[in-house]
Amino acid sequence: MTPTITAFANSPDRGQGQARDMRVRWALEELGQPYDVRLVSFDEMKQPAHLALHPSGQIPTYEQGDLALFESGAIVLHVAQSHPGLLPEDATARARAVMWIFAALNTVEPPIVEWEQARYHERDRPWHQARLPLLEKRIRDRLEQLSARLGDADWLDGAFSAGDLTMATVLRRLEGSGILDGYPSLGAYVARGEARPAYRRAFAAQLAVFEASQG
Ligand code: GTB
Repeated sequence: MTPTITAFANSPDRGQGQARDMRVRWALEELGQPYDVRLVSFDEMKQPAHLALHPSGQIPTYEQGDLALFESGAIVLHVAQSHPGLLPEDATARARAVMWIFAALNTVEPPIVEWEQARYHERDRPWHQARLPLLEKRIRDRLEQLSARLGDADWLDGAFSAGDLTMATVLRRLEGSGILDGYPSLGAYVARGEARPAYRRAFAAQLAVFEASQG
């Protein structure tokens, strides 16, 4: 049965693939799994029908048969466990790939989200300019550690995995900020992810939503 995911009807990023449906789309494309997309407005996300799927009234969600999931990481993990291609067969290598999904979402993404929130919602606060460098430093610390671990490898642990897919979507959030420039190996890592045909298909699909909304 073809799963249905939800995505923004009007993404604030104007089709740049920064919303979290992008990692789900990318994972499904990597696995060669067709999917349907239900576009939801900000208003619809807060209505009972969507809140029954996602308690925080957000995207993405994932429905397939009687299974309904929210949280992009849980969805990526579920689809990666359901089809071959994004997790190693070997149990210990698979555990490490899952570890990288958690590292991306629990360790690298939080300081990036905190910094984004500060830039979007705290600009008018008197302490904003003083706080920003502290938030950037927290990101740079994580990037330093990640870059040291990646070394000159293409991917974090052997072959491209759901861990790399998740990490690349997290690091993409820094594109255009200049912060990634200090870590050329991470910039190249993201570029390798973005060059994958499955990424390109996923990006094009979400960009088409924005373009259609422009008439
Ligand atoms: N932890 C959840 C997950 O990983 O699935 C977080 C889900 C989440 O934050 N969803 C956001 C949402 O639905 C969209 S992705 N927001 C609407 C709301 O809360 O009312 C976050 C996002 C939004 C916009 C941009 N952008 O414009 O660049 C980037 C990321």
